Amino acid sequence: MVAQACKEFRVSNDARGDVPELRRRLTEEGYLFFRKLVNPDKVMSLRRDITRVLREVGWLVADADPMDGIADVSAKCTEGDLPYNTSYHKVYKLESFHRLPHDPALVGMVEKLMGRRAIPLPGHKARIWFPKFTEHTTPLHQDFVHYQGSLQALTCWMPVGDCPVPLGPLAVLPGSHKVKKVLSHHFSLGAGGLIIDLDEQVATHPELDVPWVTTDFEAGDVLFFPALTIHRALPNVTEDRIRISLDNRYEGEGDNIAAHMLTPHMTDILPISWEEVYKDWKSDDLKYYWKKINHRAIPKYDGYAQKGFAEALELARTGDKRAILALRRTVRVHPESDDARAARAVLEEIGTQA
Ligand SMILES: O=C(O)CCC(=O)C(=O)O
Ligand SMILES: [Fe+2]
Repeated sequence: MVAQACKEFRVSNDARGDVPELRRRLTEEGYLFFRKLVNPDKVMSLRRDITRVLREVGWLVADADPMDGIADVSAKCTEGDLPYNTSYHKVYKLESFHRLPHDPALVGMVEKLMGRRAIPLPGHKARIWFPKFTEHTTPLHQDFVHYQGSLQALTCWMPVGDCPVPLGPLAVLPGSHKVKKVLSHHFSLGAGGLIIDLDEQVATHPELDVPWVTTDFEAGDVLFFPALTIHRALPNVTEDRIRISLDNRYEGEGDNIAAHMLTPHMTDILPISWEEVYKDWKSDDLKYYWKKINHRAIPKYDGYAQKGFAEALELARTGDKRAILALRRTVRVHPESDDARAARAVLEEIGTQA
């Protein structure tokens, strides 16, 4: 899908105070988009903190204002690469990064939509995407395969700064949540590593054959959608700009939360504890806040990821370059694991270096 083929989001600022109408739109269209729901100054203040870290770790050029987000492409890396995680942890330790999802404008909106108290999940994410690294663009997926827990959960996506279409904001397939089930996901590169084959789905769900929607996001703009809405990122096709965004997730009080959403993001690749995250924080109010709110922690289901990995093994055997890249990553990141052993065996079989 090319960006030009996208239509514009419906903007729901007109209905901000009309809860039945907001719920109607969410039920009908599978997303809600608001301009400047969060005070842009707060978003830009977080951008200042994050870009300062990104410059320190060498992801931004040294001779420009970090706020411009001009990438040093020689440092190019992505999720799944060890150097990505080392730097990402420095972002992850920022108190301001963990504070924004608690902003009353966000929590207030989620609670209106859910009609009950909401818990921001502590394991929220920043996505930091280098320019022209487009094979690693987040592929189309439903969030349930990654975040699990409850189907009542809401995702909230927002850029940390302006994010016009060429910088690669999120796009949504409107109405796609009405499939009412988790669709089959396949191996892919990009965040989450799993993709829905839309052609395969359209054969049985012709209602999915609709134009994607997106917009030129500005700081403070916010997109909400439920766990079954199909979405993807657009590629960052800018010359030199880094794309920074947040994925915040909210569950209703008392609902299931998958255990991995209660730990810092991507600890499976490089462990980091909450104590390490909290080390330099100035205040205590957000430390372990979810423990005081009623919820049910349930184990993570690995079946979706395992299916994707099994497909990667098969694809690598046919010489698929993306699959080979994914297998090499597995070998590098978890060399002692069963997956790495299986990956090494396939790479040897096809005569390729691990
Ligand atoms: O920001 C992105 O590229 C990915 C966001 C997303 O869809 C997710 O985290 O589930
Ligand atoms: Fe997602």
